[in-house]
Amino acid sequence: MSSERRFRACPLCEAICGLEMRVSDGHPTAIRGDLEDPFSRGHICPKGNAILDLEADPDRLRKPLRRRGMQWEEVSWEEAFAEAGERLAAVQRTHGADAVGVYLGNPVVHHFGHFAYLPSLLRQIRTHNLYSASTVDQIPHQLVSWAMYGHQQLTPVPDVDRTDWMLMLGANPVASNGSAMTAPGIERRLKALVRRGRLVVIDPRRTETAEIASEHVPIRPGADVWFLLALFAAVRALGPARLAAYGNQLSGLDPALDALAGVSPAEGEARSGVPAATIERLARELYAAPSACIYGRMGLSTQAYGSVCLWIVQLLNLYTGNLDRIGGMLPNEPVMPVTGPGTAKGNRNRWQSRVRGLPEISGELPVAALIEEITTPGEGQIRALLTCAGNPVLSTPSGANLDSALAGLDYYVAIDIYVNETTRHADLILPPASPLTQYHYDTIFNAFAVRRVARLNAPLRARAHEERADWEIVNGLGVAYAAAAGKAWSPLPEPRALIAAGLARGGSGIDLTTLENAPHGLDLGPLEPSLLRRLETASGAVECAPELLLADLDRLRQMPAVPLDPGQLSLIGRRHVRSNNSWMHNAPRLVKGKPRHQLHVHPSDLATRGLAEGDRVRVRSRTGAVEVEVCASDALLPGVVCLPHGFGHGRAGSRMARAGSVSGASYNDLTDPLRIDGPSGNAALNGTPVSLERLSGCDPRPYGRSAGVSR
Ligand SMILES: Nc1nc2c(c(=O)[nH]1)N[C@H]1C(S)=C(S)[C@@H](COP(=O)(O)OP(=O)(O)OC[C@H]3O[C@@H](n4cnc5c(=O)[nH]c(N)nc54)[C@H](O)[C@@H]3O)O[C@H]1N2
Ligand SMILES: Nc1nc2c(c(=O)[nH]1)N[C@H]1C(S)=C(S)[C@@H](COP(=O)(O)OP(=O)(O)OC[C@H]3O[C@@H](n4cnc5c(=O)[nH]c(N)nc54)[C@H](O)[C@@H]3O)O[C@H]1N2
Ligand code: SF4
Ligand SMILES: [Mo]
Repeated sequence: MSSERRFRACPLCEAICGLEMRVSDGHPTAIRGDLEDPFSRGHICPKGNAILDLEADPDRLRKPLRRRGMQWEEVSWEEAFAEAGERLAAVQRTHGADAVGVYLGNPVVHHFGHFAYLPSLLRQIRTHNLYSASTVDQIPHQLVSWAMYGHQQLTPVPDVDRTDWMLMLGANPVASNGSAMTAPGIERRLKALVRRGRLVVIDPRRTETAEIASEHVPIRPGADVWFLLALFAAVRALGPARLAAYGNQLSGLDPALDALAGVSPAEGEARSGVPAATIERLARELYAAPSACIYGRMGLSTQAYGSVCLWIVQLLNLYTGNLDRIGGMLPNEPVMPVTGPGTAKGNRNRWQSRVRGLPEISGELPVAALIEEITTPGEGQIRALLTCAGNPVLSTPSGANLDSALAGLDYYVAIDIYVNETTRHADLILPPASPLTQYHYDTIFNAFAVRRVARLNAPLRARAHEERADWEIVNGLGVAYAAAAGKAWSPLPEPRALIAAGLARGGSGIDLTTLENAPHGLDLGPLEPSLLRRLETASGAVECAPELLLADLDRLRQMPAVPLDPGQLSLIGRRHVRSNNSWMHNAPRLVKGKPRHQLHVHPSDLATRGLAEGDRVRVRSRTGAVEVEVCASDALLPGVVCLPHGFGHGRAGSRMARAGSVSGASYNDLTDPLRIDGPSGNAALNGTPVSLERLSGCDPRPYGRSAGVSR
């Protein structure tokens, strides 16, 4: 059998590394980093190799599955589409449009056949009950970009390869491979920064990134807002804002400066645990740096004042003259535009969630409201659900309660490749063919890349006759739903045509032919300032003092400093280079080796509770409890405990054999739907208050006995 080399970007995370695949008959037999990719230059992580496991996984679904009681049966695609279309339309006929809920998961953005096709389907389903993984992740970033720059995707990224000084809050890119900063081989880039200048990491845990940084500054979970306010005030005390580059394109700067003023380094220390002297020194370093980036990510957006934190981050970059500047923070201007004419600028509060009145953000409601929208009777209650590439039972607040709520739906259709903790509740599962059989273009990640890059990913082989591509499934469902609902709708053309149209819209002159002639991808050079020219605010200026952020800052100021309850601990998450949210624990390459699910606890917190390494404990929060082993870690600030998310497999009825035998409990059985960021409704996953109790001689697999699916 002949074997050839083929090149393609990895579809598994934001880093979009170029992969070199050895391919026989269209099937990859070996994978390594593509040394000729000008952007990733040979970088690969263990997940990239695990694509071989995904391709060969016997549990991966290839044909539609329909529930028959507790069993599943294979059905034809035609039958599956017709049933799903009719059932969704029927629920809406009886109970109204909002009775169909939709949840979109993270992989949607990694597959052009989902990302570019779902909006058209959603426009015809027309439900206000749209949810996604964005509201357990980055929606505060989108909200702040929309409020300040006029477009949710006009987001500055760190010029990581050229900056002299970087302050990183709530991100661990050495494990996560970068996020809202597409920078393959980030460890190499950060080490170069440390040699050239300074990297300071603000994190409750001494992470893999903190280990290679110039300095690690521990902080109390959820207290970044106080640290940032104190830092801002200390920077202001050093001298005036450097605003020459922004001309008359600033609006509301004085009100913003007034609002942020008045937090002393001593108050910053009292609230955040960062010493006042450190805050003052960091302010001096930042103000003196020839160029600097302040970058906050997942650990910053998933806290109660996440939006305010990200707003202060933008203003710090602005005040020090580092916004839209080489070596500072600048937005990418990708060849396939995600801003400008014909794109969704963003929105807020056009409607509210039915039960709690949480605001809509960019067409979505916060997923922290999903459980109550399914379980609270009344007009507009969710009775049927469509999920696509999501596992909210493990990924969203109070997952155990969502698990029970899903069992009560009238109808649930999932577009997914596995029967997992969430999709085990489905009536019908529509599994897309491997992404390697499809054209793909990384629309979003090119827009967050730290250089201007572009790449067309061509299929390695045709899909099998009995399989359907992701875009064919969205189209198939759309046609069937439109027929059943009596709506006029035409399916979108195949991906290559849509990619060509997207490129043409950008007007860069780069088209499919250019990209087809560059199998390793194109590097079009470093970032250039473009933010001021591209502002989409009504005023044409940077809006420094958006009303909703000012209001939330007021709310913060009125919050009394509550003394910490000595029995209480603050829970944070951690990612490991061999994890991918909740869904890759079926890959043998990723789950081998030492277990990685344990609760990390500071030795002093173990000692005060009479606990020892390896003991099993019950971790309890306001909303739930899990059982897990503890592991001592002096990388944590005392009072902080750390658990990875995405575990808690092996529930009755899921069909992922290897994942089912992986130990570990779900972090999100502890998270609280009431802990949210005010302006965006984003879940505050980090900083969840918990307590520990010791257990003895208990079942190590709490989900083995789970009641499971009730229909
Ligand atoms: N406690 C805590 N919770 C978190 C986080 C955290 O750090 N801590 N992180 C949050 C973040 S950043 C995110 S993005 C979310 C993720 O939340 P989700 O997107 O809900 O969860 P994933 O684990 O990414 O699940 C992806 C799903 O897509 C399916 N899938 C994989 N490939 C394909 C495909 O090609 N097509 C289709 N249709 N399906 C596919 C998988 O089987 C799985 O069901 O979790 C969030 N939840
Ligand atoms: N290996 C691996 N890579 C991934 C993923 C994965 O699951 N596994 N998921 C992908 C996805 S969907 C995303 S969104 C990205 C996320 O990528 P990152 O944004 O880098 O997210 P994390 O690695 O979770 O790092 C968040 C950090 O915030 C810290 N933190 C927690 N609470 C606080 C706090 O209150 N203040 C501060 N300052 N820090 C805090 C945590 O200790 C942690 O080190 O990673 C992507 N890449
Ligand atoms: S870092 Fe790993 S998972 Fe992410 S794109 Fe690169 S190879 Fe894929
Ligand atoms: Mo994410």
